Amino acid sequence: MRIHPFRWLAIVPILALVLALAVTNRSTEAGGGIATQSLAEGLTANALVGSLVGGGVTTSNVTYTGAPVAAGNFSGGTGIVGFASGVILSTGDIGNVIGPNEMPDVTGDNNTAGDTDLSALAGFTTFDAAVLEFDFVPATDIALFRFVFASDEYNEFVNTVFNDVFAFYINGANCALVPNTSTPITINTINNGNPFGTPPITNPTLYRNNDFQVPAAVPFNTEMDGLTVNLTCLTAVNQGVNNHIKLAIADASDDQYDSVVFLQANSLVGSGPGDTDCNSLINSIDALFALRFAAGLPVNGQCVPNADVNCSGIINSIDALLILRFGAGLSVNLPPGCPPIGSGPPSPSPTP
Ligand SMILES: [Ca+2]
Ligand SMILES: [Ca+2]
Ligand SMILES: [Ca+2]
Ligand SMILES: [Ca+2]
Repeated sequence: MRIHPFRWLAIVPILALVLALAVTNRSTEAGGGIATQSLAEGLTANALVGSLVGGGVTTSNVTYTGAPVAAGNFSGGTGIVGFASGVILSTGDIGNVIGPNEMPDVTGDNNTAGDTDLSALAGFTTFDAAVLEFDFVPATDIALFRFVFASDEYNEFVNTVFNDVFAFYINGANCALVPNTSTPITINTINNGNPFGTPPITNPTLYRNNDFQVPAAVPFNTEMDGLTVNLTCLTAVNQGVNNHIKLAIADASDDQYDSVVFLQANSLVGSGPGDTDCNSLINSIDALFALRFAAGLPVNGQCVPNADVNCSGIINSIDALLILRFGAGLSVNLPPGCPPIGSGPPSPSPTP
């Protein structure tokens, strides 16, 4: 256990609160929420990687560095993290994400090392790093996957030295960034202030509050006190050859208060043959599908594209621009009678 001296200023009143809750209101069962299985429970690092990548992507040289309890799979995430299942990496014990939210300070104390890359990103020394690395061969020149960052450092340690951090390095470049910036994702770069609503506030539209309260009134069935919205890593990769990926998360300044990252199952695409619409070509329609995925829109299966978003009868770069605008939260003007992006029926499928 390594507790930073600053921590005690906040911990003493929290301990009193938790003690009161333990007497009056403690529940003990998860009740239909997230379930986890860690590397300490029979799962292998190879199996983790297998559940992260889509079909057709070849992987090799899988390594995991960290405590076995800090990495594994999860299920039951729909309505909580925003996708059903996938891989979870933690700075403590992945089982600590299971709801309900019963404390402000859930902690897995792993006594493992930090990570020098993450310490540089966070600006503070890191501890309890969980690092999953592997090589993969994509069939296309683009890779993307979806994730959510969550933590019990929220909200009481926002804008402090306890700046837990994670990163996804693909060929050395971190693509886990605040959208449209080069800013890494940490407690201090996505939040709604400390206390909640109190400036400085950073990227609050990317933050979902789940702060511990007595009596409990949190919106999400997880122990985590705050979560990001669904975020996407979208990056160029080298087609047909080995690319290296490093997924890493760590505590900052001490090893207390868990942070986690949820990675959507099968979301590392550039997968299958890359021909997502099954028209025997890798072309702009596949790129549109990738954009739709990145914007959180339905892709409508493998062979039924819904990419003609402006109802022009052809699928082209204007559709791509509209999807990009939609993904960026900008206004999208469509002709009268044309269904809104994301809600319309599938447009005609190209001939397979
Ligand atoms: Ca909590
Ligand atoms: Ca907290
Ligand atoms: Ca820890
Ligand atoms: Ca922490």
